[in-house]
Amino acid sequence: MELKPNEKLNIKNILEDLENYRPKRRGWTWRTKKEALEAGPFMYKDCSLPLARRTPLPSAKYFNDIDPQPDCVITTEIASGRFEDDIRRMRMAAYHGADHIMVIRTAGQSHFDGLIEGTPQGIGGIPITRKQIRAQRKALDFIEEEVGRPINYHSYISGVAGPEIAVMFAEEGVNGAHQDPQYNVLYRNINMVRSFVDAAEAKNVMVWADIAQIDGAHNANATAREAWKVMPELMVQHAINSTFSVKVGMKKENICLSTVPPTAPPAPCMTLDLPYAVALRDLFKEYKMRAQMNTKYMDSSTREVTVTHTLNLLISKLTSVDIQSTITPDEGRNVPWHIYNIEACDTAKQALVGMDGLLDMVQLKEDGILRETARELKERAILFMEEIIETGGYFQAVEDGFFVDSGYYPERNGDGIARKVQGGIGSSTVFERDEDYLAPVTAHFGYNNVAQYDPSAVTNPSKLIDGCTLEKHERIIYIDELDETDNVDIRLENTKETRETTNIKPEVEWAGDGYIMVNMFLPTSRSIAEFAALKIAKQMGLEDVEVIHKEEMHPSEGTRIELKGKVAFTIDTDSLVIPPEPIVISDDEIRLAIDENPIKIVAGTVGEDEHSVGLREIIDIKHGGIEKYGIECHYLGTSVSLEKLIDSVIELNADAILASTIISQDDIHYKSMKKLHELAVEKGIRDDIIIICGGTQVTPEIAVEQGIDAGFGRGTKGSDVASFMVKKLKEMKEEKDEN
Ligand code: Z97
Repeated sequence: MELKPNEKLNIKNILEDLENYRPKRRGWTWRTKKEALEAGPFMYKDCSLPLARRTPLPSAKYFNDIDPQPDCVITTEIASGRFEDDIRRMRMAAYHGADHIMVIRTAGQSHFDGLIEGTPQGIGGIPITRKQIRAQRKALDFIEEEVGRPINYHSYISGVAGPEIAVMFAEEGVNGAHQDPQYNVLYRNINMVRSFVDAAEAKNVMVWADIAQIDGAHNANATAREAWKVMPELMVQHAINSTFSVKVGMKKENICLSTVPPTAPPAPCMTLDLPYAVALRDLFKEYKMRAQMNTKYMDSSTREVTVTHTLNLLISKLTSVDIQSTITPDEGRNVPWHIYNIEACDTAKQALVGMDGLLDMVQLKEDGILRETARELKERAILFMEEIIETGGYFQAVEDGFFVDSGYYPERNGDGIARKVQGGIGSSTVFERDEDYLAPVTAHFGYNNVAQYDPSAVTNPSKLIDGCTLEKHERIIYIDELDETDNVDIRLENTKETRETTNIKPEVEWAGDGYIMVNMFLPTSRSIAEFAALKIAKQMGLEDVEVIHKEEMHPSEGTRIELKGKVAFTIDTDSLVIPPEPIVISDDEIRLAIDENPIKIVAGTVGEDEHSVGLREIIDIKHGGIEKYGIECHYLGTSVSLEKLIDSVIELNADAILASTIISQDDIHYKSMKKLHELAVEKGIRDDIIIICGGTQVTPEIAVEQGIDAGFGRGTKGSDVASFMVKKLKEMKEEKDEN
């Protein structure tokens, strides 16, 4: 199956024969850096290989549609609860430059003590099941071929079933995963002994599958009462998980620290966050940095979030980043809009490409507050570590509530998350392996006792069972959906109209969900505005209306409201009357054509018309008029007679007349056009010149009926007129050559 840009991804093709699908490859992929990348008229220093298919930034149209890709991996998180719709969003994200797609798990999956099967619809995330994982990896295998760059697929290896999930990920070609036993302990109250034992096993499987690991330190940042005070602890958490992973056998380049700038404006975030970023990179040089944007101090304003994100990107640029993750305000307001995922990827791409080469020009100071604060942070972290050792180790420290305490270490407020060594989910479930315990599997942590069965199997234990599921994919037992009321086939059937016909509905996250967003300004206070907006939306016919953002512009003068609501109807795209797209010639093509065949025009407003602004805008270089292409313009002024226009075009041997008329009383504008055409015929020059008329009341079709070559109405730009002239003159020349 090959994806074609002008065809929608067919989910049914993905689901077909899924039970036999094998992932194309294993392991994490970094971007291929390209030190001196030439794109359009520019050279880039810090970019990677370009994409085969992509959607460039909106302003790329001014630069030959270039789409330089930063050198770091870019993440987006996609998990609406319906994996079949997320696949489409992943394809869009890939076009916009994402090559790391993270799938958030459905609420509470950490507490499941085994794998779940099928593809039930999730709440606040996706249920991680084999079918869901396989379908998405399969779709990404096609999408990565379409865009021409490997895409890393990622989810979480945590919870009571961590090792089972790790095995499934290894079997299914998952490329990245969050794995950190401290996450289980602190945030999911899973027993700490169990969590660390499970983590050893899970990490070992990750090593076999070459899965990159992201730790869980960012959660302390998001949970802490005052996130900037938790910085020393964050470094301690990174150290514990990284060292543990190395000891299990993970290679350092697969260990990614989940870093987050702890604050956001109006906090003086650079002063706080930059030294922290520097300290982290000093202490953890050998590892990879995964920079997430700040998610704690995030409200529902997309504008505000984007500024915070951009400041975070500046820190990434000034220090270093291997994976740049993007978050959207939807995390906070629980509306996973397709468009915001894509926009966040664009924010990262835009900012990083915009800052390309920055470090060749600026340098972080080697002395002063930056280095002093970084040093202080490192000292606090090391003291924290020493205290853990003095206390009797990590487990004791957790019991004593060392972690996520709101004090700035060594200060301690006694409000940390304390867990009992014997407590939590899965406590007392760790047993020493029996003497005859046998684990004839390829990736396993610790004692597996194969030697007594076959000494030659020590380096290849699965030999004892003729290969395990890691290398023999066909041995995997694939379980399809068991739930007859909630499964992907039923969901596809229920949404068939918007997937398979020409009927469409707006959507936010799921095909046919009907959601739209409405933005409005209401000239009243915040408290009234919210309810006024709800009423307005209902009167507009929207259902399930909810205000998702409100922002005071002034206490009494006004409030900005963003709301979402559903439309109940579909529209048939076949019923639309769509005018043919105007032929647009690029600026460079116009210039080239004019260089080869120079164009000269005469122009004026005709009759009694003194309105010259529109015509001047079409001519003058200031706002992109036709002068900028090198067209020689002879502006004759206002209220010019039709005869004078004709005489001038002959006298100057010009190619075209540009006549402008605003006055439309008694159709005088169309009458003038007709007359201009007739005069040109009378003088015998009609076939040699172009006649173009413009004005706010001009309808192009009616203008042409008067005998002239083109009419231009409201909203016309110089490039439209220039494109037309280039095209028309070419046609005229071809006609002449033929005769
Ligand atoms: C990010 N926005 O990009 P459960 N393990 C670790 C985690 O950090 C998480 C889970 C497991 C964030 C992602 C928060 N992280 C969201 C180390 C979640 C999730 O199924 O929710 O229990 O596990 O990093």
